[in-house]
Amino acid sequence: MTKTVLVTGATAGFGAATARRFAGAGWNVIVTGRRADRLERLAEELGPERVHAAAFDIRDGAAIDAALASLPDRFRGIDALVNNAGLALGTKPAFEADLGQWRTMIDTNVTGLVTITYRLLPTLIERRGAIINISSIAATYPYTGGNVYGGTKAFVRQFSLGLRSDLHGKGVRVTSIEPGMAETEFTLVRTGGDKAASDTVYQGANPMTAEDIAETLFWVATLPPHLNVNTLEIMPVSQSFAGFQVHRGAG
Ligand code: NDP
Ligand code: 8X3
Repeated sequence: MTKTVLVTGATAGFGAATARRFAGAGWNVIVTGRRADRLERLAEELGPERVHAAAFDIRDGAAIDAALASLPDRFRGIDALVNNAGLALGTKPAFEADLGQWRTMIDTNVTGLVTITYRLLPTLIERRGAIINISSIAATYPYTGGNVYGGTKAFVRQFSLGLRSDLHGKGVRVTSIEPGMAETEFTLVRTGGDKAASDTVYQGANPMTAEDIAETLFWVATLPPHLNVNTLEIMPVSQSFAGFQVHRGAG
């Protein structure tokens, strides 16, 4: 039987690559995000019979409900939810950061993610499906300017583990994927469209690609049904850990 995956944030980066990976393997794919033109192009590319495009802002609970209510019949039985839509905004320390940006990250990465998860839980339980949440290494390793972004991703990780516990005995798999540096539009968004700054982050770093992450998500989703990857941290070889910072002197 053909399986169906819903991928949030499929207009770019990990989400678009994930939609391609699952569609290429014969899955039906529901692609979501705000940029309807990109979703339509993706559906055209992958085949409209296999891909349903649903444009909505994940921060808008009523829009999520409307999109789910208007799914065509053959896309209604969702076997996997990839909670990927998300963003970082800004790199400034807390005392210089923008409160509006903080709230946008929380509304998107936390409230949006839990809302769509809640709405899809009955279907996922009925179908013994899978929930794959995109967290980040920022959930575990703090860095200057990561403040609220890291906080949202720590929420995603802990929410995933909590879901695992709540879904005990239901046959639903839940995974927190925690990637490090991957070249997508992530830094372009974070810097407010600064292409040069984004290029500088990735230049010469041999970062992961969106396809690397898509392959990982596909692997997790297609493991034998008795296996659950709880958390999966993945980085490019070129990225590792730095030490603690020590301030000497007053303050
Ligand atoms: P991109 O910026 O390339 O893609 C982000 C996706 O999220 C887009 O499709 C965007 O769609 C969607 N999105 C953002 N805000 C909203 C919203 N309000 N409503 C609906 N969709 C939204 O970044 P990545 O592919 O890199 O990021 C995907 C996920 O991976 C994010 O959760 C990010 O935090 C996480 N991540 C990224 C890492 C990296 O290094 N790239 C590392 C670790 C985690 P649209 O703008 O059309 O709405
Ligand atoms: C994205 C990775 O290190 O920029 O989540 O926070 S990082």
